[in-house]
Amino acid sequence: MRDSTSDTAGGLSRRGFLAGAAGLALVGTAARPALAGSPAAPIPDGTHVPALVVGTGYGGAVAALRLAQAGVDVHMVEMGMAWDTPGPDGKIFCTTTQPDHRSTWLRTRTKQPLSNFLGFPIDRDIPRYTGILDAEDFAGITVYQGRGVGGGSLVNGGIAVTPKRENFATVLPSVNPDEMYATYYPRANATLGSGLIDPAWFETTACYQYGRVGRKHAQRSNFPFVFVPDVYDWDYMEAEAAGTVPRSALAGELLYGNNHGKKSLPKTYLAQARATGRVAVSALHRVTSVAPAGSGGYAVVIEQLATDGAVTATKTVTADRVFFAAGSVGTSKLLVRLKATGVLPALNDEVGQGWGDNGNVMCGRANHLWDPTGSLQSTVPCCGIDNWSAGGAFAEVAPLPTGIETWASFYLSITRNPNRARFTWNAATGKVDLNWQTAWKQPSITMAKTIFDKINAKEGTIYRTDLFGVYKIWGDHLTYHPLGGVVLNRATDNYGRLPGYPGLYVIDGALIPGNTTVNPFVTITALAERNIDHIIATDL
Ligand code: FAE
Repeated sequence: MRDSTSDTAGGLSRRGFLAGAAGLALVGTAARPALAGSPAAPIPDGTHVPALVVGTGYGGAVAALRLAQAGVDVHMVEMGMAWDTPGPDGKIFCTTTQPDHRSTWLRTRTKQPLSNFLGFPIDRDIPRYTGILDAEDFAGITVYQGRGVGGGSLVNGGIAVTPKRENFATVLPSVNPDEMYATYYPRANATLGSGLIDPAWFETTACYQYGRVGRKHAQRSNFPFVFVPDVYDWDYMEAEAAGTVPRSALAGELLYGNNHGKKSLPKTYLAQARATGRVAVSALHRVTSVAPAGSGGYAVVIEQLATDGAVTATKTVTADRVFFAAGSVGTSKLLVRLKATGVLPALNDEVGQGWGDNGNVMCGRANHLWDPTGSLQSTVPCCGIDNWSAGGAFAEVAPLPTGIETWASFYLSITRNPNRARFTWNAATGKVDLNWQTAWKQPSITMAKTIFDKINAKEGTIYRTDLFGVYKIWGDHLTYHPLGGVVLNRATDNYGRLPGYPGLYVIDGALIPGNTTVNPFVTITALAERNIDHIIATDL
């Protein structure tokens, strides 16, 4: 049976509760106003809302749902599109192998994490559009992020891992692990809908041949091999393999959205939030300022965007409470700028500090001809190699869904990289800089090599050098897992309140000091559940 939160037949449209009108037109047109007073209407200029949430990713979705359940009316403001309406091809999202304008946030050429194949560049020209995946460049790193209602849940692999309890003190040192493991991790996992692949199906299906090869190589080198939970609907994936439903994970869909099967936030937290009748969302609306309002509360400046990125309107609304949930980078950039430009001068000096990349580094291995990894690969990873305690690395066995046999094993490693960067305001450019340096990935490479050097030696294999450039082994230029920048109990109090500004809260990945030891969204969700529980009980 499929999980009841999935809606694969109609895609997101039946779930979409948003001011999606703004996101309907496909190319270069301004947002279409929705009916005044309808729940889908974008936020009007001059309005007042009890609670405003900036961003619709994990932190924002938890805040909106729980506030609404507590009787508070909430307006969510999201700079990306609603992603609730099919394009001319009948699909909401494009595939990883045929990226079109929907793929990329406001660029005229794709910027794919895997930039090369057989040494050749694979990026292509596209029309500039408010697409779903942002590759945000800083001097020493490109940070990939989801853009749209649902945030990172729209583009991510859905891997839903709870850190081992023994590692939790390094993840969130000021948080009581007992309440997290007894209450908030279970609540987060249940609401997100995470589950494991059926082990019997894993053994037989063609689409996880790459996983079985990954397991064989891990075990032959004596590394612990683990299955990892995911929010993809596993029953739906089995039906994809059986040919009884339209394919998504088995059709190369993931990085630019899944048309079926993945239980992204619009199907879980945000669907529940909509059902309360108290949550509205304005898509293609970007918050640019939050300042104390003379009348109490906060004045929030919001730009409305067209699908070519042009600003079509600027609105000012007021809110009693504002929840920053724009993601680690989005929240950090906003608060660093607002402090430096004197809008929120009392924010403390920890704002902007403690940013980490979750130790992300990628690599591929070239297998022997007798070890094919399969031409049909599910885009959804289901297993990993856990060498955290011995070598500081946890490696996802990742797909390379090219549609042809590559004899490649591909991995995204999360490592115990100790480096932390800082966001600062650059008055000359009018932008926020991040001082991460590419060389700071070296500890991650060293830790990942504790796994893959050993496997290569055992198997008599070598690293692939054609995936990230010409003769380049390591994908060390990027992260999928930005964390920190407004760290809990340092830049905020121990529940995300911003000192000096009653009613301002941070509730997303910006709170986590740079590393979760595993993939981060379950921890972001569970921490948001803990914090909002406390805030509702004590502040409202
Ligand atoms: P996030 O989900 O990024 O949401 C922030 C939202 O705020 C976005 O929708 C923004 O568009 C919006 N926003 C930003 N600035 C503004 C503004 N000024 N005004 C209005 N809206 C704004 O934040 N994690 C896992 O645990 N498992 C995985 O398998 C996994 N795979 C990933 C694969 C990819 C390709 C990527 C990019 C990420 C992956 N992640 C994965 C990371 C995960 O998606 C990420 O940690 C969370 O989405 C972060 O959640 P937040 O709530 O912090």
